[in-house]
Amino acid sequence: MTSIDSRRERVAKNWGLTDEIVIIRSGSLVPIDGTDMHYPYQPHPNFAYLAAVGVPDAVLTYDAQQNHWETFGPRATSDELVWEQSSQDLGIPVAELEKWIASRPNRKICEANTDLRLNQGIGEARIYKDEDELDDLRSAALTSRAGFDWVFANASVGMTEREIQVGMEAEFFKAGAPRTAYQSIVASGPNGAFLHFFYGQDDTLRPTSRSLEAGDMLLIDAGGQIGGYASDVTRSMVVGAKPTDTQDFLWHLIQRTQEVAIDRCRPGAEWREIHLESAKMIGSGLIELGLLKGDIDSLVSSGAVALFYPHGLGHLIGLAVHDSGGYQKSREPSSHPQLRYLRTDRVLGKGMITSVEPGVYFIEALLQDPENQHTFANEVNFELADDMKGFGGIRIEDDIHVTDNEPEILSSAIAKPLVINW
Ligand SMILES: [Mn+2]
Repeated sequence: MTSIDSRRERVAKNWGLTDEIVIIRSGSLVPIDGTDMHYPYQPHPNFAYLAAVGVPDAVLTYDAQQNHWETFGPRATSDELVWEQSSQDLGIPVAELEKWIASRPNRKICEANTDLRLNQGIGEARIYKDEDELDDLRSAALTSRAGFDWVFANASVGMTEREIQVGMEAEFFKAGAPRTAYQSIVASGPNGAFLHFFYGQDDTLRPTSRSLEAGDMLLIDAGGQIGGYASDVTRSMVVGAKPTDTQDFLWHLIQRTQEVAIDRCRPGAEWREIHLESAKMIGSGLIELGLLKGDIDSLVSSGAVALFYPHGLGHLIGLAVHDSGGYQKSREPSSHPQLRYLRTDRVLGKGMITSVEPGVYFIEALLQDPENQHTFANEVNFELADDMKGFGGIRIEDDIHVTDNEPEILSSAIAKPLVINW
């Protein structure tokens, strides 16, 4: 049985339908106004997963009565054949879809991508990766390695974030990635305190034109994509100077926290527990530095640790960089400060791929907030935190394959230097 057959079989079993017709669309091109171009196309991951191809305007159908799958693909118009390269014809011409449906009267038609239950049925199957998917995920990690190796060798004082992004992404592409898995984050010095990429005011995209200064912490969160599968890697490193004691301490704190968390990624483990353990480790380090005061359990439950570590430990990875199936059935996101950004809340199982990405940040929006300063007056040394202004953040992230044995680190070939080009 091919991977595709077994994926379809698992999905059909999850759905447990008897009579319905299910429609799974690949999605359409979105035109950019005023041009004859389109936004970059990514097939809907549900379609890519079950069809193993991804062209716009294709449809996969499932006839529950006959337990039968059918693929419908577009045919190039004569105009398109002039302006664009023709693609291979996929399945039955999509123009015949309506006729196909009409020949199955009195059946309920369901759109899987927008039907919560059907979408979940695919999502639950997508959690467990088969060998073909693992091959792509491993290959994607290798393209990331090429980019990060370039960074380690070349990122130096005076270079801008944007120059680093361009140099790094070129290596992803040269190594075979047709695209990045998401928009690369290249954040130097104070910019590392912002957790994610955002759009700049002057139409430039972050990474910015800020030049690296000696002793900056440089945080890079980036990865290549292969066959639609993402790689998601973060490294943080001091550039061009001996790390300060605090940089050295916090970097090793995050590195150790990650190591412990990775080792716990085994079948049967509760992700939420691994996350809370990472918050305790990071919080304990902050007590040692004098930034937090008190008992570690109450510092985690009060939300004091979350001021410095506001995000979740990681997320599932696959066709989407934040893959489907993060929340186990009947579990709801918590509003607790240390849990509200948790993207995964489930028991780990063999075949899952998850990122493990603890971090520590000095985020002005949180530390300068008068309400936080009031609430956490007895737990946080805000004066000391103020001295850390400009430090930015440290995050270390790898992609982990949960197996019956030792966790497999897909991105293990990517070095973790504390300092580069010094
Ligand atoms: Mn990530």
